[in-house]
Order: sequence, then structure tokens, then C-alpha cells
Amino acid sequence: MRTQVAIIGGGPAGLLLGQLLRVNDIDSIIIERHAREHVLSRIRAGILETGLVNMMKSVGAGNRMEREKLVHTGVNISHGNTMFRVDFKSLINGHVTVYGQTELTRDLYEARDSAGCATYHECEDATPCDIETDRPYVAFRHKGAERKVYCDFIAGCDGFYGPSRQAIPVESRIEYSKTYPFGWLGILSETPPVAEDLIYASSKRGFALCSMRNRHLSRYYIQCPLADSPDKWGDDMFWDELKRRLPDFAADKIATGKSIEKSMAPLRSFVCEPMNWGRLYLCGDAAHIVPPTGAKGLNTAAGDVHYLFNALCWHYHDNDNESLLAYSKKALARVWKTQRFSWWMTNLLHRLDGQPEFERMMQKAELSLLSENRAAQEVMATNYTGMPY
Ligand code: FAS
Ligand code: PHB
Repeated sequence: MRTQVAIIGGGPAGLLLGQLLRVNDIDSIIIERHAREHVLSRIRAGILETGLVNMMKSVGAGNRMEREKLVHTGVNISHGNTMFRVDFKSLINGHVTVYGQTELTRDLYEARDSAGCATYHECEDATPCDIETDRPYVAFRHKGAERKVYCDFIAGCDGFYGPSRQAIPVESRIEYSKTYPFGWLGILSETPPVAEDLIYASSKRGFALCSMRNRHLSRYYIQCPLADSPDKWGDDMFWDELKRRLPDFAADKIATGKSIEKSMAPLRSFVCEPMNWGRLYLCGDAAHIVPPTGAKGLNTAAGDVHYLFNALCWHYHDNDNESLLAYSKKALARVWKTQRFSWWMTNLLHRLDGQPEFERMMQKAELSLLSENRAAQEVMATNYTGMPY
């Protein structure tokens, strides 16, 4: 088999890249490890920056999102029983879009099907090969048969545990990593959200987040010990703990109900440099991971896709490789800004066991500054709604 761009990974980064290439007459094949149903069973991000929304529209995959999305012009931050709002619209005329990653991924699959593009599911042992030559290929096994896709470029969109990052020689990779001593236990419930906007809650008992997918589907998270499994947390136990971390008005009005999904996510900050090697280009979680506090994981992947797609268009349509040569540096410049913001929000809002008193006072001072200082709120609003590409 042969294509122009072989994409390893059929998650949001791989699918979005494939669609952008398709509408610009550049051929791609997606090689995905899991069945489509498995990919679409994942419950992950829920907040989209405008750059990602615009890319979805540009590839014709934005119609359902336009019908079903919510537009949020701010977020609430609570600390104990007090709460303040960071108003993106009045501060920077900004907003974010609330629309689940699962639905976005579904829309991209449907757009790819309509375009008749090749997507191989349940592929085993996908491996980027000969990436330092001008005839790279991806070897993989599909339905028991050994396959090879020869291509001009390989896009490694295979997430944190995929093979692409490992294809960069270990002696040439610099990996920056920070793990947090807690995780997020998340539930999805068919209940109306507790508030119009998200509530990021910092409390003596730990962090909590009140989010949503639409007006009938709520998404809640609580900070919990890494050792905790979702099975340990029955629904009533979860709701009781969530209420203890929210301001009284929210705890009193929250609509509880049966969870239809419950999962535990560890928190990690990670960056791999460089983000390309020869004809292999990494996008999304294959190259970097952020704690979900700043809602940046999916949105940072979108930034990478924007840069790589444009660089590939320059190559194929203008025979200009400058942008491909600059891809890693350009993508990393934005990656590190989202890393900083996610790290800052995580440290601001979570509670560490045995936290030195001085660190606790710094958290309180930072929250106090954010609650009353316009400049501090503008910086948060600019980062949360999305740094420019
Ligand atoms: P993905 O991991 O989504 O997709 C990679 C794809 O590659 C997968 O489909 C995988 O099956 C495939 N793959 C892996 N190995 C392969 C192989 N060997 N061969 C072929 N295919 C292979 N971000 C937020 O902004 N907010 C959140 O609340 C949030 N919650 C999250 C919760 C969890 C549990 C996780 C893991 C992540 C969360 N994220 C969140 C981050 C998440 O949304 C990612 O940033 C986003 O999925 C990135 O998309 P991709 O880079 O496409 O990676
Ligand atoms: C979500 O709705 O899943 C969500 C929202 C905001 C975050 C993280 C997750 O910061």
C-alpha cells in the first residue's frame, strides 16, 4: 500500500489531521490499534478552544457541534464557601465551547467515512520504519496479515503509550516529566449541571470540578489518592464527598443520580523534545501530556495538528519545506505555554497531604489575587480560552 501521509492513531489528533489533509487533496491512511467502538467508548475532554472549533468546521465536521454545543463566557472558581467568576467576555471578549471529545471524535469518523478515506482498525504492532530515509513506511498486522504502508511522511498521533515517540532514538530524545501525587475520579451522570458555567473548587478536602456535556449530562471530578480505584467509590460516597468540597449553595442544589461512567485518571505533565525525527512527526499525547485541570490536553493536540497540517500543505502545494523543518520548534513553543498554564492551575487548586504551611499560604494569596485583580484574570482568560496558534 502507498499513501502520502500515514497516520498512526485514530484518536482526535489523527482524525483531525486526516480530515484537514483530505480537504486539501492530500491522501492519508489511518492505522488504529482499537476497534472504532472502543475509541468512541472513551470519556475524556469537554472544553474546546475556538481554534479547534474552527478546524472542525473547516473540514465539514462541525454541523452537529454547532447544533449541540454550549458556549461558555467564563468559569467559576470557589474556595471554601466563597466563589468568584473569571468573565472571559468582559475581560478579553473570549469564550470556550462545551462539546465532548467523544462526540468530536464521532463526528470526525463520520466525516472520514463520507470522504471515503482509508481507516484500518484493530491493527497490531504498528511500527514507524525507515523514518530517516525518503521512503518511510508503517509496518503493522491487520486481520492476521502483515501489512506495510509506504508514504512520504508518518504522523505519530498514537497517544502517550503509542510506538511513535519510541521511534525517535532514545539518545536524541529529551523527556521532561512531572507526576502528581493524586488523580481525578470522574463520573458522568444524566443530571442537569449544578451551574451555568463550570465550577473549579479548591477546598480543605481537595479539588473538585463541576462540568458538563450538555444541559442534561453532567461531568464531575474529585481529586483522590492515586491508589483509589473507581470501584471504591459508590455513587452516594462520590456525591457526598463532592458536596463537601463545594460552596453551600452548590452543595444544596446539586442534582445527584446514577453514574453512567466512572473512571480514574492519573495526573501527569510530560513533554518530549524534539517532536519530529526524519519523516516522523509527533502530534498530541504522543508528544506531551498535561494534567486536565486547564482543559488543555485535546486543545494542545489541536495546535500541533494545525502546525503540521499547514507545513504539509506548504510541502505538497508549494514545494516549500521550511515549515516542516520548523514544526517541532513552533509546536513546542505553544506546548510549553499550555504546560505552564496546566501546571499553574493544578498547583493553585489541588491540596497536597503534608503541604508546607507556606505553600498553602501562597495558594491562598494566588487565589486572592485572581479573585480581585483584572490583570491576573486576563492572563488566566487568555490561556484558558486558547493561546493563538
Ligand atoms: P489519544 O490518546 O486520544 O489517541 C491516540 C490513539 O492512538 C488512540 O485511539 C489509540 O488507540 C491509538 N494507538 C495507541 N497505540 C497505537 C498503536 N500501537 N497502533 C495504532 N494506534 C495506536 N484532556 C482535556 O483537555 N480534558 C480532559 O478532561 C481530559 N481527560 C482525560 C482523561 C483521560 C483518562 C485521558 C487518558 C486523557 C484525558 N485528556 C483530557 C487528554 C485527552 O483528551 C488527550 O489530550 C486527547 O485524547 C489527545 O488526543 P490524541 O493525541 O489523539 O491521543
Ligand atoms: C470536562 O468536562 O471533562 C473537563 C472540563 C474542564 C477541565 C477538565 C475536564 O479542566
